[in-house]
Formats: sequence, C-alpha cells, structure tokens
Amino acid sequence: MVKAKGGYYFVRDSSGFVLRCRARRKIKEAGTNLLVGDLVEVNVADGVVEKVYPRKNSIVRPPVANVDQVIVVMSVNEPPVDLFLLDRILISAESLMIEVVLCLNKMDLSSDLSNNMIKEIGKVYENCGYRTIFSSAVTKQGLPELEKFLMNKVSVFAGPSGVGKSTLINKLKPGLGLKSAAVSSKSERGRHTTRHVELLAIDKTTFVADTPGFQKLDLKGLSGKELPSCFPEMVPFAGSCRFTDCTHRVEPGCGVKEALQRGAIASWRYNHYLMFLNEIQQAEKKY
Ligand SMILES: Nc1nc2c(ncn2[C@@H]2O[C@H](COP(=O)(O)OP(=O)(O)OP(=O)(O)O)[C@@H](O)[C@H]2O)c(=O)[nH]1
Ligand SMILES: [Mg+2]
Ligand SMILES: [Zn+2]
Repeated sequence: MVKAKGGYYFVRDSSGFVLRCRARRKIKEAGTNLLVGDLVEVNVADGVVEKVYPRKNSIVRPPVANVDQVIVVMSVNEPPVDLFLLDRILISAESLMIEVVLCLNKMDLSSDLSNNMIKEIGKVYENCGYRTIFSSAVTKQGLPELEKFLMNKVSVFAGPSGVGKSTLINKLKPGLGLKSAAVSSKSERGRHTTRHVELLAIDKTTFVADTPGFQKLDLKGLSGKELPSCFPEMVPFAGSCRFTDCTHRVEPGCGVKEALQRGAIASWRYNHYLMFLNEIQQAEKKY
C-alpha cells in the first residue's frame, strides 16, 4: 500500500499499476491499522484490501511499515541542525533496529566556518556507525551517493520541516512533482508543506517515503535499561563498567564516563543520553 487518503487505500502491484481500494471491514475490526508500506492482498474485481501480511517492522512517526532504512535529513542552515531532535530520531531507529543514513543537506548554505563544524559533526556520527552524506539539492553534491544508498530498498525520509526532504526526492526522480516551499523567514522553520505520507517508486524495486516534517518525537516504549544500547558508540565502553547495571551517570568505574573524559564520546551525545534517561525515568515513575 503506497498511500492512504480520504478513506481510500492506494495499492501498487509489481508492474507499477496503482489501484484505489477500500478495506474489508474484517481488517479494521481486527484492529489492523493499514499502514503505508504494508504488503496486502487485494480483490481486484471489488477494489478491496482483503488481507494484510505480517510486518517486518513499523514506525510511528512517520507511520510506515516494512521500512529498510530511515534517511534522517537535517539542514546545516535555514533551519540550522537540531542535534537534540537528531539524536531522538536516531535512538528511536536504534530501538527498532532500523538502519539509518544521515543526510546533512543545504551544504551550499554553509559558510567556511560552519563548514568545518558540520564536517566535525558528520565525523562524530560516522564514528557512531551512521553513514553520513553531505548534500545539496542546489549544487547536487552528495546526490549520487544518496541514490546509491536508496537502491532496492524502502527508505523513509524523516526530519524537521523545511530541511529539504521533498526537494531531495524531486531531484532524485524528476517528474514526481512533490510540493516544496521556502522556509518562513520569521520563524526560520519550514511550512509543513508535505501533509501526508506516501511511498514513491524511484524504480520497480526502490521506494522512498516522503513524509511531513516534525519537531517532536516522544520516546514511548523505550525503557531506561535499553537506552544505552541505542547509543552505538557507548556500547563497547559499557562493557568495562564496574557494575553490570551501570547507568553511566554517577557510578564509579564507569567505562562510558572514562571514554567521555578522553574525548572518545562526543559530549553532546552523552548529555543527550542523560536528558533522555531522565525523561524516560520521569515517565516510568508516572506508571
Ligand atoms: N539552498 C538550498 N535550499 C534547499 C535545499 N534543499 C531544499 N531547499 C529549499 O528548502 C525549502 C524547503 O524544502 P522542502 O523540500 O519543502 O522541505 P521539506 O523537508 O520537504 O519540508 P516539509 O515538507 O515541510 O517537512 C525549499 O525552499 C527548498 O527549495 C538545498 O540543498 N539548498
Ligand atoms: Mg516536504
Ligand atoms: Zn557505566
């Protein structure tokens, strides 16, 4: 299923034909919310979705099923990189064990000074194990690399509004005609131009979901215990903590804090870890 709109589900077959369908009541009654990306069986004569196949995975924000990877797009300027939101998106992808490609876009808008900073930031995330692309929809820098990562996969573009998700997809496949809009000069934020989630075919085996930008992402479903494993760069150091249940906060003999002091872990990543841990523990207390 590639698109849901106005109570209809748009289902694409392997030849590329898209059929507009309704869903059989039993599917809704079973509590299965049809998601973009779902593999379904269709009764073609009636134009009805009869069956939803079990999902490999699904993400909530944006709502898409059977995702191979998330392309997290951040612009280096207009709007500036939001590392807090970036780390939130990364840990939610980690908790679902979904691959990530980080795309630092609008490189044409970065000055020499910020260029060095962006490269440093990119290096940190590379060291965490995330493939990182420096791109520009204007100069086309990084686009061949991005295209290579997308091949034969289902990829979801995620990130704040106005960072250029729709523009990048338009460049990769001209003719899709996705709407894009200049960021508002007042708020320096995007205008939430993309309103719904849709799976687009780049070719017969390559799909991308353009999705509306978001500013917030809650960490529901993630426990404090799981959190350290969502920071790939901390994992090897956590092995040398004195306590096996070390939270890497105040405990003596903590391998993670030691690595932090040596500069082997970026301070903002560690700070975000503490902030997320705090947030999760506050939420856990409420229940
Ligand atoms: N200078 C520059 N501008 C870009 C680049 N990529 C996108 N833009 C511009 O940024 C603005 C926002 O782009 P969109 O593609 O609408 O952003 P989006 O991420 O899809 O935003 P939402 O749909 O609201 O989530 C548009 O004016 C684009 O032309 C880039 O690489 N460089
Ligand atoms: Mg968009
Ligand atoms: Zn520790």
